[in-house]
This record gives sequence, structure tokens and C-alpha cells, in this order.
Amino acid sequence: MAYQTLIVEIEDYVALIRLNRPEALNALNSALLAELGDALKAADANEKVRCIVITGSEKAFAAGADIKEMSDKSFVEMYTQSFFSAETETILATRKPIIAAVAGYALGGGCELAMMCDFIIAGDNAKFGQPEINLGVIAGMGGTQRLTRFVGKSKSMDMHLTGRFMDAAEAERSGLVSRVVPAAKLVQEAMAAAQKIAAKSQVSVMAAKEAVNVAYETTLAEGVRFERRTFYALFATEDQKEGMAAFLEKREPQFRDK
Ligand code: CO8
Repeated sequence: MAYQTLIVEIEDYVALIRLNRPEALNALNSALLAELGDALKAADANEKVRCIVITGSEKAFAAGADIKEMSDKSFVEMYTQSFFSAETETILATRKPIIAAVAGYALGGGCELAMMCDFIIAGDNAKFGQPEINLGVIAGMGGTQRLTRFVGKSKSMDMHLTGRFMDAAEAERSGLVSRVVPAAKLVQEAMAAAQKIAAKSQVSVMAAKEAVNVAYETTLAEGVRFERRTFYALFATEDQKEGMAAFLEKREPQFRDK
């Protein structure tokens, strides 16, 4: 499908989704988020896709929600239209893993979009920030909650109250990103990670994603119980038999998603 604000390619079981509004540093407007939701639903349903990478340009992953689109809205419009709420839910409902490959600016809604993905690989020129305070508002797509869980209260408060940016090295040090790579190799590295995931058994990949996400929603005891039940359940799959047999026979496993 042809999109106005995205470029989508599928290669070796990975859907690469590029945000493509260069004139606005990939600012997230309703059209882009609707198309992103559409592309994610299509990728989730496509058996030729086993992992998803979302990226932007070398200058900007996304410089935030589109300020031009929002600036004149009233409270009543924002509230009654549930601005960006359904779009956010669609991103979070995606069952296949999503890697955010972030180069350049990931600000406001851009930082929040990256944090809604399953993990973030950053180019060494990445800059993360929640600068909404400079606009007389606050984060609105989960930034106060997710950034705090990633980097802790002190750094999160610093980011949200001063609006300062965090560079890639600080983001890695603080646990916001899983790794930093040279910006010029970012997409290549993210695709390599995605292809590694794509080669695993899909049922265990989905189960791992679900179990890690449970850690954010429940107590430790409940989370560990969920994990143990899921671990036991995977013994009902052929892929568990194949994975363990392959290890014992010193060969590569041939997973069949069964
Ligand atoms: N919205 C709209 N347009 C933008 C945005 C944006 N967020 N960011 C950049 N642009 C546009 C600029 O207006 C400019 O367009 P034009 O050439 O037509 O004037 C073009 O992109 C290039 O930008 P700059 O000239 O400013 O480029 P610089 O390299 O000088 O600066 C910056 C880059 C530092 C990234 C700067 O553009 C900037 O500060 N951008 C705004 C960052 C920001 O404040 N982001 C937060 C936005 S609010 C938000 O994200 C809330 C999310 C919650 C939504 C909740 C829904 C429930």
C-alpha cells in the first residue's frame, strides 16, 4: 500500500517503516499516526513479517507531535476527539516485536513513540527529550510514565521540567536505549537485530514480548507467576522440542512456528 507519510519495505521477514515527513522533521500528525497504525496492523497480519523496525531520517526520528496541527485546538476538541489516543493503542497492540532505530531528534511524541516500541537502538547522534514544558504543556503520549520507568525519577524529572535533551551516550548509560551504533550504520544494525529475532520461533518471541511487558503492569510475584506459566506452556510447542533437540544434537534449530 502507498502511504503519504511513510515508506514501508519488507525484506527478509522484517518490515522497515520509515517516517517520512522531512519538511517537519517527521513531526507526528494525525495523518502520519493513522498511516503508522495501518502499517503496523498490516505488518502484524502479514506472515512475511516477523519483526518490525521503525526509523526516521538521519536528522530526526521524530521531533514530536505536530505543533502546527495542535496549536489552535481547544480542550473540548482534544478531549472529545481523544486526540492521538486510538493511534497510541494501535501501536501498543502490535504483537510482533518493534525496534525503534533512532537517529537525530526523538523529542516529545517522538521520544514517546520510541519508548512505545519494544527496544531502542540509537545512532550516536541521537538526542532524546521531552521539551513540552517549553510549549506550556506536558508530555501526553506516556512520557512522564515510561521515561520514569526507563531512567528513574531524578533524570525523568530533570528532562520533563527543564526540557533538556539527552545524548545517545547518556541515553545508553541510563537504560533508555539498548545500544548505540554509528548513525551511518543505524538501519543496517537495527535490521540485523530484527533479522536475528525473525529467525527465532515466533511463538516464543511473542511470549517473551508479552512476559516482559507484564513487568510494567503487575507485581513481581504476579509477573514471575505469569512467566512460569508461559514457560510451561511453551512445552506444548513443537518448536520447544526442536530447539532443545537441536542444542543436544549440536545443530541449528529449524523452527516451524508450531
Ligand atoms: N511540529 C511541527 N513542525 C515541526 C516540529 C514539530 N514538533 N518540529 C520541527 N518542525 C518543523 C519546523 O517548524 C520547521 O518547519 P519550517 O521550515 O516550515 O519552519 C522544520 O520542521 C525544521 O525545523 P527547525 O527549523 O526548527 O530545525 P532546527 O534544526 O533549527 O531545530 C529542533 C530542530 C530542535 C528539533 C526544533 O525543530 C524543535 O525544537 N522542534 C520542536 C520540538 C518539540 O517541542 N517537540 C514537542 C512537541 S509537543 C509533543 O510532542 C506532545 C506529544 C503528546 C501528544 C499527546 C496526544 C495525546
